[in-house]
Amino acid sequence: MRILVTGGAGFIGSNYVHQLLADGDDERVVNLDLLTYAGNLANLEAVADDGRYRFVRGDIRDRELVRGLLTDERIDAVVHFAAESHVDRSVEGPEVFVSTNVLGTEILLEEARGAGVGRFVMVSTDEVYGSLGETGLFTEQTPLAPNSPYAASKAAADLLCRAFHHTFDFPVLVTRCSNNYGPYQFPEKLIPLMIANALEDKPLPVYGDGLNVRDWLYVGDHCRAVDRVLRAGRPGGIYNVGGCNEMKNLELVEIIVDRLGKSRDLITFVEDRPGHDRRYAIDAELIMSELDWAPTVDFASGIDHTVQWYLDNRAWWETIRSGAYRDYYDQMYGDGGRHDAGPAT
Ligand code: NAD
Ligand code: TDX
Repeated sequence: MRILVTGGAGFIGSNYVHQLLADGDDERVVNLDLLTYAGNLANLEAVADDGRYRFVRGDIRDRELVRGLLTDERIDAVVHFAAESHVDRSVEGPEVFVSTNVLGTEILLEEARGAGVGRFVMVSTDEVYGSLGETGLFTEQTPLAPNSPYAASKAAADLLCRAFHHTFDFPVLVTRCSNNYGPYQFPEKLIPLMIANALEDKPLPVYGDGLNVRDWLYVGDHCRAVDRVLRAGRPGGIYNVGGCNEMKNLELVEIIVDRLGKSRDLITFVEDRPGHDRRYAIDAELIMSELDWAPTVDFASGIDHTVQWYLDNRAWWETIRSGAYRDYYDQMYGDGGRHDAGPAT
């Protein structure tokens, strides 16, 4: 297959590109990525010279570029990861989320349809469902109720995919996955932020009471799910993907601190994220039964591997944290920052 991956220089996209090339069955993998603050070619150094792989720096909103790539490269399938992906940033500035996540997806859909692309996988998120109470799971039938500007922009893109299938019979497939963790995750997200801060003996900012629940899935398992959907999913199908691994944020941060042999005194309760979703949990029965997918990495080994990766690749995250990311970090957590509310009482 000849595959266009969008956002392949980001966290999940780069893991997916590695997986595609390691599996070795595809003729061509083209990675279209704008290299925003979150895109990092260092993630793909090991495959840069692979003859089956091509990197193109560009914007999914650049219609001419997208059209040219789809036809010149005779693309069979699009796997669409490119997005603005961080909830906190969407609270600070929603516009780019609408532009990239909604308009960018629409342009890709339209051009892919025009070019006769045979499969289009939209990497959506469980956040489109909103928040759960103490019990219950999101199924594919749960009504969409996105709460953050990020989630709303992903829900809009997700629904555009539905519309392109319904209206044009375009073969779109949608995955809605829970929180990922693993190598190459940008150190603004909970797990890499906590690992990096702990290694530098900096405070570990836990939002609110720390009792919000996320369902953590190892990134390689998410990539295998996306690939199963790409190759065997039903056109028009929507597939939840999850780790059956619910955990409270505080519990998770304590595990990381303990694994690193650091003091739990580093944990600092800070002002909550506005509109913070309380709990996510996924019912992944459909992809398990229909596509024979299941998580393969249990949380204990996944988090050990992840912590070890950040220990072994200190230069990777130190470079990021010393650059432009620094300004954002200071704004969010520095003196007078929104989250700098001091310890909870
Ligand atoms: P990320 O922020 O690490 O990577 C996003 C990538 O998209 C970056 O390489 C960036 O340069 C690129 N990009 C951004 N705007 C672009 C544009 N206009 N044109 C081309 N490239 C652009 O994100 P991630 O965590 O790897 O998430 C990937 C996808 O998976 C996103 O669609 C996200 O919504 C979804 N998702 C993520 C998670 C998670 O836990 N991280 C869970 C479920 C779904
Ligand atoms: O410093 C922090 N302190 C903290 O308590 C950060 C960065 C986060 N948190 C909390 C907020 C969430 O409850 O940890 C939880 C996880 O936060 P994030 O890593 O920002 O992820 P989340 O908001 O759950 O969204 C992620 O999963 C779904 C991805 O970023 C999305 O792209 C994906 O769609």
